Amino acid sequence: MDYVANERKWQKKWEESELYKFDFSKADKKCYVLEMFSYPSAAKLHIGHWFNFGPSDTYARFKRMQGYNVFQPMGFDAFGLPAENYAIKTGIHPSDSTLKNISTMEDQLKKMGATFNWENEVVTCLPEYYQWTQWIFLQLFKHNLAYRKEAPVNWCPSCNTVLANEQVVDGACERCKSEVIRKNLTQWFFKITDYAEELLVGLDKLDWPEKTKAMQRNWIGKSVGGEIVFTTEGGKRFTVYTTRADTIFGVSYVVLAPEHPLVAELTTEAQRAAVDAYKEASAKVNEIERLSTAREKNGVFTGSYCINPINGKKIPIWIADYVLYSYGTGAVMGVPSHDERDFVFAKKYNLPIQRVICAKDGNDELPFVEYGIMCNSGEFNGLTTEEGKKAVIDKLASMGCGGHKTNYRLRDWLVSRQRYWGAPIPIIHCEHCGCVPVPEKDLPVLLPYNVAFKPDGKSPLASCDDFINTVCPVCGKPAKRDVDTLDTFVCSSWYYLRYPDAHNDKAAFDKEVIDRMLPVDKYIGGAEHACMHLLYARFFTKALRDMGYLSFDEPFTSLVHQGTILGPDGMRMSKSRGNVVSPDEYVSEYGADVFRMYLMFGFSYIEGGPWSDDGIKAIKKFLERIERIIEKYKNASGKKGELSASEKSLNYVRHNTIKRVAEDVEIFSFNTAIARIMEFVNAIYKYDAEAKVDAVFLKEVLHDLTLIIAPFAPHFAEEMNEISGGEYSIFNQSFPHHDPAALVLDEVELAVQVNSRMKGKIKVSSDADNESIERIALSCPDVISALDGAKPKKVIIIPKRIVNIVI
Ligand code: ANZ
Ligand code: ZN
Repeated sequence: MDYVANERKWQKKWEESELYKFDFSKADKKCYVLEMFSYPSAAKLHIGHWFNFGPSDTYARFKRMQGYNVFQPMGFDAFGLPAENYAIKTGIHPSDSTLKNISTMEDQLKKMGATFNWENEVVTCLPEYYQWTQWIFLQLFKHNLAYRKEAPVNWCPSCNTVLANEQVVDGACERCKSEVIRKNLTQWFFKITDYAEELLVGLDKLDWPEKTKAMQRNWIGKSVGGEIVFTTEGGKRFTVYTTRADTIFGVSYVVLAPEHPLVAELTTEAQRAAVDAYKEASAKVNEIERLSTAREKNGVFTGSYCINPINGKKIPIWIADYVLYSYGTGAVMGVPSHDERDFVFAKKYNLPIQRVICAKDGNDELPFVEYGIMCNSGEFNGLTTEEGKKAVIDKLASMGCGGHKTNYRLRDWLVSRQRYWGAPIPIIHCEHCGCVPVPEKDLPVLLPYNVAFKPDGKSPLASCDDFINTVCPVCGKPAKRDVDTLDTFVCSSWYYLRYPDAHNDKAAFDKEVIDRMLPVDKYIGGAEHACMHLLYARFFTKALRDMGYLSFDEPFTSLVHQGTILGPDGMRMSKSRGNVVSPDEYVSEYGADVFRMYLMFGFSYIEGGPWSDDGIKAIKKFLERIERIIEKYKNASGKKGELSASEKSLNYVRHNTIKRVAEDVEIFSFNTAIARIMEFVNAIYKYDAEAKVDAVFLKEVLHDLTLIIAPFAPHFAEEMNEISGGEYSIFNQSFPHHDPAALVLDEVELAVQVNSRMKGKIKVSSDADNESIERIALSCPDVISALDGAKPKKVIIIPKRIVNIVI
């Protein structure tokens, strides 16, 4: 068979017959299979796309053959930095390069033969999509889930631009290598923190990889503790956040973050120079570094003291940048006897280490040993850690200086970018009326085409007068548009909601339609999205639910991460390493079916692995082997006879294969599924070699084989189905159901001898292998007593008759 020609033939026929058109009237048995959409950065599909989309299409086809009405849309995450950087380098407009890449990728994806619902395609950089991204922004704004505040950004003074965290390498700009500084800019945020608790508990009921759920839990970072108010000698109150209130008797200093507003006031004249220098130095360090355990802890004394509310002790106030201003209250109590970080800090600066007597055994404890109970105050003696935490906070609360408090590490999501290639933020700034939302009827706020996108310190849109100058929708006076664009993660946080209603020009989506179509039943994509994309999408779903636009709680019921195909050298494929393997030559030589099947057979879908093409020829031969045997029996007709023993045994393999392949595909274990199909084909050939073959029976078996192979090699199977006179399309036929009766094998009785003397009888299934026969024989009670503890030297098995154990 000419695989490539065959693929074109069936792709054309599928398209003409609208085989994959989703039938919205049959949404009751819907199965929404979604692969994370592509970033159109390269003009061509790479192995990663094939590895993601080929096998997941096999899953989609399998579900379709199981009778599901499968919806498998595809689209492009088309805004973003790479296209803009490419434009800065080459002068080619991001819109031009992106749309060109998309059209090439569409062609290639079609040649892959995946069952994508192209009529529902979405492209995030087109106004018909981003109009609704802007609409969602406005809904969030209306519901107080979008707001503006000052926030530090990474700033490269020589490129004059904001840098994303990943563009900062060792504190320097990735492009020009100059030192990156932190600069405060007014930025837009989405209030994802309002949903922290729900985002956390919602994870429990999701069928997602445990590791991904753990990463999200960690990212949300729930922390249950208490707030404690300390008062300075000058009478100023400030609050610390602690998860170990029970250690309050061990506090020997407190630390404020350098940015804490009280620092200036508390700093004494003698300490001012040192404090100011420290503040300036730590402003350059980003939070990730500040928290790093590897970084040496240092700080400066402010010169002031405060009072420990529990015992009235006088305590020095320090500043140190291991305390983040953005977490908790931006202030902590230092307990060197309990906390390793505090211990190191206290040693370094000669601060007292106040040993807390453990009431349990009255001994001095070593630092950082978790005490069951702490304290040298009669009142709290004899408490466990948990009881101690509660009792201390309750007591402080009754004194008006503390309370229980839960914190989350999750921060609000910074969504504004000082970049060109993104959706404009639909806000107008008016001198008189402040931040005014663009009226919904005026959406989309179009991204202008003619913009100087070279960075010059401001958002590119700021230099586009036609764009920024407008009138205030409230007072009608001249006003200016917001010049920032939205983070591309905003675009990708709701595309799965748009797909089922992709051409709706009255709304982002129709509630009734998406309530029927969502949640996504199987979401497939890279594990690198564990925190950001997947968390943002969950947040959007919950926020839109609370506004009444949809009625489900979670967007993705079940999630699978595909592994990564590495270069042949075991390293991530990259142009600079020169280890990129292109799928193109393989596809033109072997065809899409063979290539897809090889990817599924040669690599574990979940794990991936280093590229090697060993075995791609074997897959081709395997399909040819199937083709030969189908050709041989395609015209068999008549009535099949009673099943003989060897037919029963083939029937066993057939039904076992049906059962196991269905189980394997369900868990994306494609390599094991294909291995089972190979065993099935071997069994078919073995039967074919027998003296008496029931051709009609074999044709029936081969039809099942064609159905089983169809999701894996779709064009091939369609052709095999056609040459054997099957009905078009094979994908309208059902994946076979296994017959449980065929899986019950005939049993045979074997005599068991010990040293050639008959000792007992066992029953085994007729196809049991020698290993299991031996195991069964040796566990037979009569044999055990005959052996009387002796070790068998040898076990001889005469098939279907005798087992002889030699001792
Ligand atoms: C005293 C103490 C004693 C603490 C002890 C821990 C152990 P999680 O679980 O991550 O919430 N902390 C509080 N705010 C901080 C900030 N803004 N920057 C850096 N560290 C901060 O951790 C809470 C603990 O981290 C708090 O409990 C506080 O130190 C510190 F034996 O208070 B602890
Ligand atoms: Zn106004």
